[in-house]
Amino acid sequence: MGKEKEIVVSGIRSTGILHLGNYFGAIRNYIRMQEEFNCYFFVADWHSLTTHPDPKALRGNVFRVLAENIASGLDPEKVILYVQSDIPEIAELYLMLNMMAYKGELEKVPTFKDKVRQNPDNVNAGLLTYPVLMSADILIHRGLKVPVGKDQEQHLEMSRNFAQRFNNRYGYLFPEPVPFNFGDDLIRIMSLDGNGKMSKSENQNATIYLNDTDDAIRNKIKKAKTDSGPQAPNSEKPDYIANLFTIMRLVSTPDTVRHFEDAFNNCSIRYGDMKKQLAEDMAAFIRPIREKAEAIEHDAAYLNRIMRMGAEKARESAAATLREARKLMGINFY
Ligand code: AQP
Repeated sequence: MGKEKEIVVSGIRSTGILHLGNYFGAIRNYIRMQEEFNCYFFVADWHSLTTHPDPKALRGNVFRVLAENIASGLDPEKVILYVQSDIPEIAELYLMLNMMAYKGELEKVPTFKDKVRQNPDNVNAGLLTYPVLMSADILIHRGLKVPVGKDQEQHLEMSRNFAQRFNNRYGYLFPEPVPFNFGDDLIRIMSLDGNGKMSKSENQNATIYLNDTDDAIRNKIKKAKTDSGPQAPNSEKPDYIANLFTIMRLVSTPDTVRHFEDAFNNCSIRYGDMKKQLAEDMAAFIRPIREKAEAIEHDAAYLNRIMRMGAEKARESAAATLREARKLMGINFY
């Protein structure tokens, strides 16, 4: 018998068009992991209700996330690709874990505080308990590795706490999940104006989306924040310049990156040239994903088939975990 494959779980909220941060923080690793691991990837439609409760937009957004994952190279025959709301077991585990999550620790989460600042009129309990639902998403499959961007690091620490509390109180059931980026630091792509991270719903003019046209990409990169250049050799890069280099490293050749690194270090860099090169490399990178995603997102019959297939497999795993959780908690009366 071969060694059992490790279980991987990760999700993306259906709140709009995916962007470079989603791609390099999450999807790129999904694709790299699909051969070696037992992967559960899902569209987090329940999570989207905390900030985007528009019923008319939901179906299109869910289809879009599925299509963009598949267009990026995810193979629904190799991974279990599903929609969160198709798995009611997640909601039951969420309820159980809520009994182990404390108001104080939830209120301290920086992403919660950010959302409160952005939407002071909609501070709902779903927003507060986002890390609990996220933990249920992972623990329902007894997931171990979680490919995510840096912004999710703290949520995962909470997932480990909830897993530990459950195990201590009721008996061992859950491994403690860890963030995963093939041994490298987790990725954070800042927005091009230097204000916060690239995001589906904030900073839209300074975020590069997987459906941006070549011209839109050129325009956005042209407007990216820079300055008059380094004043001394081998200076430290300001964060918005470091971000441009981070992005360049993801889509340009190593020679190109080295050329501009050298130019930065000897103070000869012209940011206009760097942006032009970056824009062309970025457009070439996004183009095939955009074109494929457009075709897939309108193929409702195909996407419905994928969703059904994924839901069936994900429910099997979820139901098995929930049976164990109920037994350990004493919820087995018949
Ligand atoms: N800027 C980013 N850099 C690196 N990784 C990122 N991720 C998101 N933004 C960046 C990663 O993408 C995955 C899916 O994120 P999500 O949609 O579930 O969560 P989110 O934080 O709500 O994403 P957005 O894009 O910022 O959406 P909105 O604007 O709707 O809130 C996660 O692995 C995340 O780390």
